[in-house]
Amino acid sequence: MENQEKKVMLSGIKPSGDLTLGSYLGAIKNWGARSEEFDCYYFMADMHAITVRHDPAALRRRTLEQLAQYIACGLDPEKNTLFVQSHVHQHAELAWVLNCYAMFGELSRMTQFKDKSAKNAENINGGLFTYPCLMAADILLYQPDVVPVGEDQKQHVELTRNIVQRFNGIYGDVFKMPEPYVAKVGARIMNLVDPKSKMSKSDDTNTGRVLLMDDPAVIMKQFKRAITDSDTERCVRYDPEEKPGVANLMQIYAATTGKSFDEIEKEFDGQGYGKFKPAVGEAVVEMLRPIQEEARRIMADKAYLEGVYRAGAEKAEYIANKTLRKVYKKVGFLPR
Ligand code: AQP
Repeated sequence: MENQEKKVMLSGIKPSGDLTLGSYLGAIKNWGARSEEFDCYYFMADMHAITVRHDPAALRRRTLEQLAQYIACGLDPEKNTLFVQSHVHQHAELAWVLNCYAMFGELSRMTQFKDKSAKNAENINGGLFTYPCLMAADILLYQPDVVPVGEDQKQHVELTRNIVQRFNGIYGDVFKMPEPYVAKVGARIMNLVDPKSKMSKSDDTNTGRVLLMDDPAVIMKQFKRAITDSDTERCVRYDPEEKPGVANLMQIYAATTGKSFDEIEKEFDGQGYGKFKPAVGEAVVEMLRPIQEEARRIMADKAYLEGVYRAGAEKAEYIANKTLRKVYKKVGFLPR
């Protein structure tokens, strides 16, 4: 009863690599503590992870690890619905219908399609092109009010909104119009040695990335190596255009400590980068320490994790099925 009055929120991450500090600060951290206000659905987007060539065993391992890490980051399975995307077959089914309501032109303009097809020129498959329809299905099945996303994912919610407008325009009020929610701090965490590129899970060069489960010594090393800038000023000042490396470190420090950019500038006034970089590293180490311990503890209990994802799929499926039945009826599929 209580859940019916709450607004719905939904998000997911694809297990295409180990979770990074970017996944945490840009996504998971903002999901936590919303369950009082929202009925929350969070999933491991394993179906999205096969649009590029991948290792099946690694995908299986990461899907389970990601679930353990979601829980360790504070997503209580008693208060949030946590599930594996491929366990809820309605995602694939609705995606097919939505494919028929997304235009070739709009799919061609998706930044992720352009980036990933440039990187995988030998494997520009249909899934890589139509994944935004699967993403629209992921969202619309649960009729969410809010979809928390990183800055780079806003385009997907925009496309979903176009599909809703088109579909509802033909069939009436079937889907609720979803709103993207982008947190102000941590919305786009950049690579530490290439601050013009996003810190990505699937970047296998492993330079400039911090993983959620990295050892403290590795994290410190990554921060000490972080690119700052080559100007002579050498001061900690928030200027994303002129000093993207410093701005990125300030974003990370702000998201980690809750301090404002003004406070950070004052804290490191006159100290140069020698003090600033390890301070950011230490703050990240301390933030991640309890999460890492908890994730290791949970990961050791496979039976518990299985229980969580089974219960999550059951609950998700119930809601997803309601939407799919409505859609099938609207488009004229004969009921079985
Ligand atoms: N570096 C980041 N900064 C802020 N937010 C981020 N997100 C991912 N990386 C950062 C946010 O995490 C959510 C899930 O994203 P995803 O894993 O499904 O897709 P992605 O954005 O394509 O992530 P990656 O790490 O770049 O994966 P690969 O390398 O496989 O493409 C989203 O809300 C995203 O914004």
